[in-house]
Amino acid sequence: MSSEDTFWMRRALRLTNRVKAHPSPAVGVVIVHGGELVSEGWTYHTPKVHAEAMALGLAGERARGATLYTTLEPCSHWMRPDGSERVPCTHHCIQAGVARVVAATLDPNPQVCGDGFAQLQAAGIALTVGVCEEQAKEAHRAFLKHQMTGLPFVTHKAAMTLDGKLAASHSAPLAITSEPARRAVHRLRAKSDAVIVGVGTVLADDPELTVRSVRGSNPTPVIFDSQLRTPQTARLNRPGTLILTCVENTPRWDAEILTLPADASGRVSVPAALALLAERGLLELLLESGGALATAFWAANAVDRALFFVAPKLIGGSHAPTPLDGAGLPAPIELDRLRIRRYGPDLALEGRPGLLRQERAAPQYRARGTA
Ligand code: AOF
Ligand code: ZN
Repeated sequence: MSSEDTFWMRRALRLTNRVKAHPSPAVGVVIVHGGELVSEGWTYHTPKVHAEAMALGLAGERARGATLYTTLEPCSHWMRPDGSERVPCTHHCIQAGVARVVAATLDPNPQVCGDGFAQLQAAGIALTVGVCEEQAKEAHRAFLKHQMTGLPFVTHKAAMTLDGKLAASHSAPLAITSEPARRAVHRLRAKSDAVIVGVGTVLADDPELTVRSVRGSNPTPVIFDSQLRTPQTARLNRPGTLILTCVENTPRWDAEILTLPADASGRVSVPAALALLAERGLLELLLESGGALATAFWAANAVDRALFFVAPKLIGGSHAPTPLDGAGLPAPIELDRLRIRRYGPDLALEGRPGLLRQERAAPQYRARGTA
């Protein structure tokens, strides 16, 4: 693996931030010839264009003999699951006369999964796999988790005081974290397909859950509301919001109301909700709820990442809400892959539970005779 390969792959990885493409992965591609950048491409949402196709289209004849860097194995299938026809990126690479493909990681989609690499090699294209692989797995984490498990990737975000409180039990809502930390949360929202809260948060704060003070599109707001207590006047009762409830025969609202099965405690089943959100192509989820719903998510083994902002403030009070209050977890969950960042006076602590199922189950590609 050369430092030149790493340099260009990092550039391709930066293009994965351009759009929200789920349920497709937001792939980044750069085409390089003689050490010079020829063109760039990224997965385009509407109309759907794959990153390789965009970059090759822009390169034209200059792609002949060039190296194509891609953050994900090029697709190789001629038919979609619904039977409609498509032209795979492997075909575009071969037709364009690309000399070498450098891919960061395998596409576990069973329709691709090593076949893309095999097609390129069969056509005499030199292949290198695994450049910046960890970064690519992070960039495509939600797509990869969905391919492996059928489920979305969930980040539980909380903002708390040094003594672990989300708010005071006795006073009006209080801003816990500083402006830099709040901007970080807005950047996170801009990257997420959906933001999840419980009806308790809607009743207490009447939030908007929009992206402010940074560029980016709003995520889909999702309210867990077993008994449909969200007021019609709530700011979130707007087209585009999803309210998940256990109540049947619901009235017409501006928000979309979806009835789901209840769990043993009579609340919206977390696994059923996640399956529904994944079906809608909402794969990168930000859980911004209070402690009771967050506990239900952790207890259902549904959280992939904890991201807790800690402000140097103290509130105290045994009734002040905490990130995981309610009944508590059946057993302690240990987090690893820890990261610590500073946002103004605040700290952000990130950790992930155990080894992700997606990583344990990940198919491995062993390239034959890679260049
Ligand atoms: C690539 N480049 O930019 C993307 C890829 O529904 P379709 O036809 O767009 O196919 C989606 C599948 O293609 C998706 O599940 C994933 O395996 C792959 N995505 N592949 O070569 C891209 N977005
Ligand atoms: Zn493709």
